[in-house]
Amino acid sequence: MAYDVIVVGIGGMGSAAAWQLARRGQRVLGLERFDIPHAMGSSHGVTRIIRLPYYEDPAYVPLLHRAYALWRELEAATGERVLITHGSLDGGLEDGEVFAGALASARLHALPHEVLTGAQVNERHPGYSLPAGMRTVFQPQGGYVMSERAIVAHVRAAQAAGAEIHARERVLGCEARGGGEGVVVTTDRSRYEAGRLVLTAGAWMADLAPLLQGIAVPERQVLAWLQPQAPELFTPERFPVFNLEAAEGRYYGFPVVEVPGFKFGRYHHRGETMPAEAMRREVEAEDEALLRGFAERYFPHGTGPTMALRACIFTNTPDEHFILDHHPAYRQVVLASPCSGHGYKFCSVVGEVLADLATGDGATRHGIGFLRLGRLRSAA
Ligand code: PYC
Repeated sequence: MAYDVIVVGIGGMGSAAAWQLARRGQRVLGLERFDIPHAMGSSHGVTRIIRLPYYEDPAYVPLLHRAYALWRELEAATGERVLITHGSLDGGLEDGEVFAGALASARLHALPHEVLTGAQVNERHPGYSLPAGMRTVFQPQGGYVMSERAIVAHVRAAQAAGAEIHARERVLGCEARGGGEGVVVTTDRSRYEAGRLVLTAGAWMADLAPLLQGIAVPERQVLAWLQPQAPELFTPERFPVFNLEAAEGRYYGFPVVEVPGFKFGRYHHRGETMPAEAMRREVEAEDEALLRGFAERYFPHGTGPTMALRACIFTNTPDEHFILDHHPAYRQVVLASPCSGHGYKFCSVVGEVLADLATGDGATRHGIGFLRLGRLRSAA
């Protein structure tokens, strides 16, 4: 066999897996159906939030610590700056689950943090205009990862370690042999054999692994960048990233980075689920109006002319936790990446986990028990 491992989908997670596998001496083939990087999936738009006091579940925090270390390792290996940390704010409604969950995670894992009211946030970071009674957790290690830049860095590092990466090559089918005996991947250009297969195809996961139908569900998401009227309030040094639970829904946002606008979005934007192939990529007046309404209320100095609007895709699981596991019928196939919109920050460590699952006996030292597929299949 020419390859030890084929990785299908060279976005955030696949590129990281390709590097981690190649640096272990595995013969790696990476296949991406679009460009590298591209704007068709879940990893474009310049930046992705990274935050430690994980309100979703404190079990993510040890993974996050390792993710930070591996982002720094990638920077050292490639000379690219991919991780920028000026702090994060998690919270919003005083009795909301984001504030309570973030505080519980910060306390449980002894993370440096401060609890700030909305009024205190506004005083320290005047780009914000939160209701005075809101509650937030400020965490100084929060920030953002440069998403497309990190994919390119991972691919360059993987290539330097010997991986072969093909873009613009579409996978038509994957076949796993019985008894854990290897895989055959057929594309629109060729046919490849390998010992193991890692599927990191984001919104296309259920097309390649039908057992994920109804479990990995693509959802349309829209991001806005608005020119701030007071740009000095929206610099990375003065404007921490946020994960804010407001009466209108849960929103997230960033300082001005590369695109000349304050970037933000709403989780589960308009609740539109659709197959990846049918994803609507054009942005409508209704999308913009929804986002602008939020900015006008909570970030009034950041509501100048629209600089950019972009659609992207979340791929949600029913409980909104990730799937990182072997295929239940074919242990040589590893499934990853329906990350419900909050996975990018973990790409560096997910690459390491996937390399563990796809080599040797497939064991990992990382605590991923809560991310195994079995929890969803037994509940179905
Ligand atoms: O993890 O904060 C986050 C996030 C925001 C948008 C997507 N993920």
